[in-house]
Amino acid sequence: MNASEHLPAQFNVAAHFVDRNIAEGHGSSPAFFYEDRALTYADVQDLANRTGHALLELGVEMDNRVLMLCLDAPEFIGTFWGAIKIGAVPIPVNTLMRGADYLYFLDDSRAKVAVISAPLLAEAGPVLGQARHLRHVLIAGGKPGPYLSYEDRIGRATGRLEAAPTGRDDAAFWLYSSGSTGFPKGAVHLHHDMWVCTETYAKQVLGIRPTDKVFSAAKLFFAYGLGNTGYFPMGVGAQSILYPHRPTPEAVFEILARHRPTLFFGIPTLYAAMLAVKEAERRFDLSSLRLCVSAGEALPEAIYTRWRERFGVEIVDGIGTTEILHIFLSNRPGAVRPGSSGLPVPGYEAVIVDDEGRPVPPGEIGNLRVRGDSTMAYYWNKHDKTKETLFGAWIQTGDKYHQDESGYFWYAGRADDMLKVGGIWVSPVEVEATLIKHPAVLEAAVVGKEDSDRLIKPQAFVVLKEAAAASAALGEELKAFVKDKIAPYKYPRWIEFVGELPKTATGKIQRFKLRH
Ligand code: 3UK
Repeated sequence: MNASEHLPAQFNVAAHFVDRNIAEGHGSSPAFFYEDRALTYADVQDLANRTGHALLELGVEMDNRVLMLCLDAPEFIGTFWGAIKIGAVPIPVNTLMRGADYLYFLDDSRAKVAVISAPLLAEAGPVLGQARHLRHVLIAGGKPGPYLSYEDRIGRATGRLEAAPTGRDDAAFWLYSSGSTGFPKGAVHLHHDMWVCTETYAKQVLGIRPTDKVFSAAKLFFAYGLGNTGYFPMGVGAQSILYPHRPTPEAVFEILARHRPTLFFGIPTLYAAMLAVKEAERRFDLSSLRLCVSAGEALPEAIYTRWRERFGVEIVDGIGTTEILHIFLSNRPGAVRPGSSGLPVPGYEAVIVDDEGRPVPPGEIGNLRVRGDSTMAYYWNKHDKTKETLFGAWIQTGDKYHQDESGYFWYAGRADDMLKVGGIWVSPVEVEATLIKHPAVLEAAVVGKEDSDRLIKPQAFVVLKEAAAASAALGEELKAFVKDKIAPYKYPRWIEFVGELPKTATGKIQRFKLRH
């Protein structure tokens, strides 16, 4: 699927996903369900247009970035499409992070305006005054404090707005992606990218259609959730559910039973936790589901099998990345090979290469490289990282894979030390650096360890300073210490006290020796 062959040179993706639905007569059909009310496609257009005007009035120009620290709520939908419609560049960021992370995103992106959901102000508020380029902050869904009220500003704006004459290859939005060392990288996505993912994966693998209703436990700020909830349904005039709270297993079961979606998107950790809910198949009616999807980390075969046995519906595992925007290797409904990542999605090619970039024979493990037209243009201001990642039209994902005789792709771990925990990146280096800040800790090494569901969680090996004594209580104290200092989902689930850490001659920690 090559954008330049299908899309006009002048193309604004907000007009495509928002305005087209109204032009085609779907204005009065529901697009989103949020806290017991429905937003029709006409409501979404009105919200986006008003937000676009509100941003223009605050001085946002074409190509300017707008940072979004938003829950899955109407302000996310309005700001994302409104900013794109005026030719600006929204940057949704992870709402589970810390003030220091937000300051980095603001300074790195040089966003002039930030839109923040009120409940997230407690974490972000203290750093906003330090952001070097930030001029205005809009607070949505609660008290604005010293900032501007999103609802006030859009209430005063008009609901009519022409889409800015952007090109199909202009920057449309960024998504930050974490690396094992250094700061997160802003992956710059273009106006045609969401269109490509919709025409390929959403239509040709999921077969998404206007009668579908979607629920994604993965939030809109993830590339995965952005497609699932945000633009796939809008691509075909379907419906989706906006859920701003934590997707606990019980809450998700209740949503599935009450809203009766046809498509459910989860991650392996959530499927495992839902399978641990006793009697769930009797308590909750999941008969509306025609398909479940898993991504973010590999889905163990046992979870696939148990889920199908208990709920009578398949989980289709596929791999996506922030850089490629959505899923590019996937199983096919009705033809799942459990434990594998499936086959290339139509429109994508995948090869497995050695460290010199030469294809490896079938069965041999190598580096995954992918070609497809939804891949980011580059990493913002990360010239060297861009060159390490992009190879012409190809992108190296950092994953090790092998392909079997029938062409199926099998995940074989990461090429770096990064961990996927509950579908979210955790850098061992960041957790180690945090542990070392504790007065009792001399050194630390963090690796991934499989839990009882065969899903990876962080484990820390800790060398204590001479004066400190190892104890279970100190282990618990270190876990709490990490949870308090950095995003809580990164804390080590196990702590093992050791006398020394394996190191290279030059003193680098050999994490691979600690994995088991
Ligand atoms: C890993 C998987 C095995 C893999 C994502 C769906 O996860 C997404 O994007 P991220 O940038 O992470 C990408 C990395 O996560 N991974 C994801 N899915 C699988 N490994 N099997 C899988 N099914 O290491 C990959 O490089 O957070 C998922 C859609 C869009 C996405 N961005």
